[in-house]
Amino acid sequence: MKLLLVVACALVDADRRVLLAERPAGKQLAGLWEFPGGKLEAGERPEACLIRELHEELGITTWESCLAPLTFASHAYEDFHLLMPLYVCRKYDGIPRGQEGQRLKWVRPKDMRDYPMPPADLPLIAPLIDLL
Ligand code: 9L3
Ligand code: MG
Repeated sequence: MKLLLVVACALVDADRRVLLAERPAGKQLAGLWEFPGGKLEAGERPEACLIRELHEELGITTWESCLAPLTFASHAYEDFHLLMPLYVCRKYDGIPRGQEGQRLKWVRPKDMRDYPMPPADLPLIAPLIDLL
């Protein structure tokens, strides 16, 4: 089975809320709320991938020293297996804005069950509740 490597981020604010981004229309899993992130490019380190994705998707800048790995998601879809580390980030420059027009929401981890999320993201909620 094909392996897909994706890196995701829990951006945390001063009120211990975490940013969820709505997947844009036209993309796979459109309309679901996810931890922002995206696919690793060939040979890319996960931290570099996340810094790039957060800039592309949200217009913010962060640094490797501000990214702390928390856990991994591992989920078998129909045609590929997704392996996705989740990093926690509490420090960045700029105000997150959906660069592709996607809606954003700051959500307490215990309230995330109210948002439809991709199946791979669901097991990441419990470690965030424990952390925050
Ligand atoms: N994915 C799932 N949860 C996430 C992210 C960032 C991505 N939190 C899945 C959706 C797609 C694949 O990973 O199937 C690639 O993501 P993208 O490049 O379409 O964002
Ligand atoms: Mg993405």
